[in-house]
Amino acid sequence: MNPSAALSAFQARLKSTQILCTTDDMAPFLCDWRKRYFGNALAVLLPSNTPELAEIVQICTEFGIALVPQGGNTGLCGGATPDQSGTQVVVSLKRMNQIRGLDIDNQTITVEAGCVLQTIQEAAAAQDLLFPLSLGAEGSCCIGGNLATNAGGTNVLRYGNARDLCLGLEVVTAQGKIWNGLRGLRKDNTGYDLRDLFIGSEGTLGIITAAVLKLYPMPVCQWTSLVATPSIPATIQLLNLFKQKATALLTGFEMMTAESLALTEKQFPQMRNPLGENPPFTVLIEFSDHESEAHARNLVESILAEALELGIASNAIIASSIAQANTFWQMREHITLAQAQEGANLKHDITIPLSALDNFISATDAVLRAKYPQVRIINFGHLGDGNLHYNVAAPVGTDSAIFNQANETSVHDIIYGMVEKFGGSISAEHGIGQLKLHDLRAHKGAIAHDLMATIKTALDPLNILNPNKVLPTNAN
Ligand code: FAD
Ligand code: 2HG
Ligand code: ZN
Repeated sequence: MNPSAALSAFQARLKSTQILCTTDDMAPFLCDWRKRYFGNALAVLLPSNTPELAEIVQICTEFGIALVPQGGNTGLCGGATPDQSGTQVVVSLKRMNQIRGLDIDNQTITVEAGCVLQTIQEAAAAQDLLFPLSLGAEGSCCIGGNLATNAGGTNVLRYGNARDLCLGLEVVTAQGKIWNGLRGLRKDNTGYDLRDLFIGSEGTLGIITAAVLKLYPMPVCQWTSLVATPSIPATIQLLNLFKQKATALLTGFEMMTAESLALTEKQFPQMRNPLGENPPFTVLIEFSDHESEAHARNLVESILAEALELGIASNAIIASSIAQANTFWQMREHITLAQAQEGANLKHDITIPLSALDNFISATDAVLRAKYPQVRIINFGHLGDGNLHYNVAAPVGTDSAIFNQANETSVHDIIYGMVEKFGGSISAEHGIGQLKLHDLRAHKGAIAHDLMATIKTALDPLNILNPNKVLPTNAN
């Protein structure tokens, strides 16, 4: 490894404005959104096109420098934060943010990795088309990061996750070569699927520089409602009622417990649950219709009436305007911000089969509450996908940093043990990064973990792409 020779080579290749080296300039790139991980770096590099990025990787290969790709830096597993050695470079894709083209007939858009997700949604909407990936960080996360983490969000139920929305990729390999796989094909059975290998690999196998994404017809209207439910089994019955009666018109089904919404209201008093006193479970349901407002409204009303009659819902409000629908969504999206303001908690982004969800929650709540009296369980998420954000916060009045440090391992072990028992996954949509690095082998099993390490070694034999993320360095 020769950091100073590498720095000189970067300086010879890039403009000075593309290399950040001072502590102040680099600071925003060196810690994660939750301020949980802090790293150092030799430099932060800001390439403006794919050939430039390929040359950066070639320099890194020549001088043995590891690089950490970064998009919007909103990831929740520390994957975009360099280690503390000060010898790695952060490569920010933010300046590679062109929309290369929108194909109306093919219903695809080709974008560079540094495009902010919301910009892509807006470009599609300008042509009356929908790019359905949607998440709370959409104003700052970048599509390269979304694909690298296979992000989920609030529309997965109908449109799938980032992987399902991507048809083609352009990638810079660990050798600094450019693989152009930017095909907009919905069928392509030509051997191993390289695109799917890079999606979800969190910058450890290649750097995504551009993508071809699927677009969909824009619905003519959306109806958003908040529904109070008494229990998890009732909530699942409600989901299945909507699936049966509304089929593909059901586009969002988000669950929030009373404790999650109480925390949100504590931090943001304007975010009051319009259903009144928080019911045990509040469900945000989004319904997208391609026929007419009247068709949608009648259908939503009749399904909700049936749910109330069956006793699987105890109260419901349908937003009467786009502004009111936005306030429902803001209440949902502010749970993450409320947690951050309250003090760091222990995050668990998990999926459980819907048939096991109720037993998982009761068993896990009981074990945690017995071991940590007064602990706060901030449980909410994309219930339509079986995806819970089952987060654990220190009891009120306890220092969260001290609580987390003392109990993190044991809380994780309890929750991940239950996830295994109920046939779930320890990462539904946020990825592995460094947060779950040491939990992955036990979860995937030795064979799958070893196969992953074999792929990593084959594609990145020098281990320069985001080392010690997803797979520990010594697994190679
Ligand atoms: P970064 O944080 O910059 O990077 C994430 C990982 O991808 C790192 O490992 C990085 O090295 C790698 N990477 C980044 N760009 C590239 C590239 N071009 N090529 C290769 N590797 C790359 N996530 C969800 O799935 N669903 C949600 O609902 C959701 N809601 C969120 C709400 C809030 C308020 C916040 C703060 C985060 C939320 N997230 C959610 C997590 C996060 O927004 C997503 O993981 C997002 O996809 C990360 O994109 P990014 O551009 O910020 O990536
Ligand atoms: C969400 O769904 C995000 O809001 C963040 O995935 C979840 O705060 C969390 O744990
Ligand atoms: Zn989520």
